Amino acid sequence: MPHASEPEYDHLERLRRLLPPVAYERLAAIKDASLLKWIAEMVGLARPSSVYVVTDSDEDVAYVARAALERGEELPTKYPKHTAHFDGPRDLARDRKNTRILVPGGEAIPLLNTYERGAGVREIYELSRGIMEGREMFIAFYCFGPRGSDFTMYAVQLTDSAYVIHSENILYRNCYDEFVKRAPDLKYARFFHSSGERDANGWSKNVDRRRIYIDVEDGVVYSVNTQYAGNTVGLKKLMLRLCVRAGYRENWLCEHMFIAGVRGPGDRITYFTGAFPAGCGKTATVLVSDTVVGDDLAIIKNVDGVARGVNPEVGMFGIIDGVNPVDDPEIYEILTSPETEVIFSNVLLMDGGEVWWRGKVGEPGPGMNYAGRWWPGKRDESGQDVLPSHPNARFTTSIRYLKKLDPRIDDPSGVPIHGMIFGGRDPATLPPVLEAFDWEHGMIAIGASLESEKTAAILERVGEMDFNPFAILDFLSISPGKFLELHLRFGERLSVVPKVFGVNYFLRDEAGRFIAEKVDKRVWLKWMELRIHNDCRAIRTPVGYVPLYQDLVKLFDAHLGKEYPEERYVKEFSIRVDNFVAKIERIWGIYSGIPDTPPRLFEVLAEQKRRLENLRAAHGSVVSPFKLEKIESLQPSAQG
Ligand code: SPV
Ligand code: MN
Repeated sequence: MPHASEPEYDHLERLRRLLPPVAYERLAAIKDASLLKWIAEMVGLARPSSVYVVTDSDEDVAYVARAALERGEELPTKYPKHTAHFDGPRDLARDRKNTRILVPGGEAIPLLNTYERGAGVREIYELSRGIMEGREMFIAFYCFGPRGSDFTMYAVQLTDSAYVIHSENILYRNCYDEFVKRAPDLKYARFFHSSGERDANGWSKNVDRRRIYIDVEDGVVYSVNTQYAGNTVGLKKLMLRLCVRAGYRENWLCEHMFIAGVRGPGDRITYFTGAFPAGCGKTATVLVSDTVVGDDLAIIKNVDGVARGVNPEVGMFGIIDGVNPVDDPEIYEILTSPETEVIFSNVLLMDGGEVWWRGKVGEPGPGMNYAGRWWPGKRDESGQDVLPSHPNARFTTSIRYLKKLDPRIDDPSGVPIHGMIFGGRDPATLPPVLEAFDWEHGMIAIGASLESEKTAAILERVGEMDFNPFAILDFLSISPGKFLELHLRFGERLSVVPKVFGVNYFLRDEAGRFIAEKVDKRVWLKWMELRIHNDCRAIRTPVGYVPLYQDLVKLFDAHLGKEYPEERYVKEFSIRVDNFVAKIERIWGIYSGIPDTPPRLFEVLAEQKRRLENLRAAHGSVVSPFKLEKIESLQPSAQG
């Protein structure tokens, strides 16, 4: 915590004593006393043996990548620009339990993990005393957004991990120069990270003392005794929490959403955002769209009545499990090209330097993986097969390698957002695509009501639904009620209001088989694109608008060269009334326990339930879209 009363001079003096001359000069060029005080304090606390200040130069970027290899945080593979990193068997994912929002008084926030701020900071300081002894601390500066943009936020990362900085150098724009130019007028977030002691494998030893504490008041995040990027890379999910708070205060949206362009008639490009919980088709949707702005995060602001969005990142930290040359040709090519820079995490690194993950062509052979030495047939103590590559294995690479990269990725004014998509894994209720009646209905009945099926890992819970509003529950720093209120408020002030859609790629038939094929996403995107421009009609149902059969027939033919059988349409777009009513009751129950939920949520859900019950009384529990087409008037297109 900065000591506001000490004169600046003392801190420069202290830094001069603590740092090597080059590091000192680079920091002293940033005329921001409170930043320098904080750095001096953290260096004094963690006691690194040396400090390296990373500027934006190629030499510095190369130094970090080399350091990651030399210090065993990354291992070489058969291509010089590809490396492999292992987090260790107990550090393979985000740690929900030990990730806490620090708030004064430890005030409870519904569905969030909060902790008393003072106690949290004290605990971190205890854990961090001397934690970097014998190691080098890196200090690096980043833009969270395009240069020179009103959307952009700034951040300083302190860490003893070259892997973390190497990742950030790929995922974000280095911005030391902005700090030099604009201090002390630049506002920025601060991240302090240490892997803590590492064992012979390079894994963090003290994961029982892993803590990720987010001090939202001060804009500081502390992360210790962990390496997994979701816990350590400051500008990813840690920044997201700070950004959500800033947006709430200032009336803009910070979202766990991709941004992608879809081409429509006359070559127009229409931009969509998409929010999906992990493993529900987010990346796949990005990759079947026509241009890519971002794959994970979005900052959206009201600019003259138009919702405009930027991707704050320039890289991808994507799930690699299952990536294969048939379904994911573009990513596969990036991951197997010797020309690209890639950090593979928690894949199998075979003897001889080849990497393998599920989906990679060829068989896995002996090597190193997330649990140590691996060989075909290896079992753990309980007799279970040890997977060669972990299900949460990831790749870190630049988004600029994508052939479909949108040229506006660096545009300081972002792109206009005309559609917002929410998607979950839902076996039995939601149709493949559904359009909300309006912004408020979409935000409440689709975004705030987002759920996703629990995975098959816990057998008896298959089919149960996980509540994940806006696909951001894990990354919220304010109550889900307040987050919804922000969206309602945001929409009211727009003059061009994006259309809101729900998608579901996981609807199953009676035999439990997925009904849709993977490629069908492209048709749903094209339909949404037409709807935004009023270029096709739609059928009004109690839950929103669904496509007309003849429009889908045309789109399947034009974009996939496929037939679209009538019976599939009926299976996919019939309204399953009972399931929808059950969903409303679940969502109602959850928000009943969230005191700051906007009252409109209950009204909108009640209206929807009433419409569903009326439909059921007249036409039964499952109502075909052909029937709905007859009983409900069609929503006209602009052409009539
Ligand atoms: C996600 O889980 O949504 C991710 C990976 O993008 S992590 O960085 O771990 O959050
Ligand atoms: Mn994500």
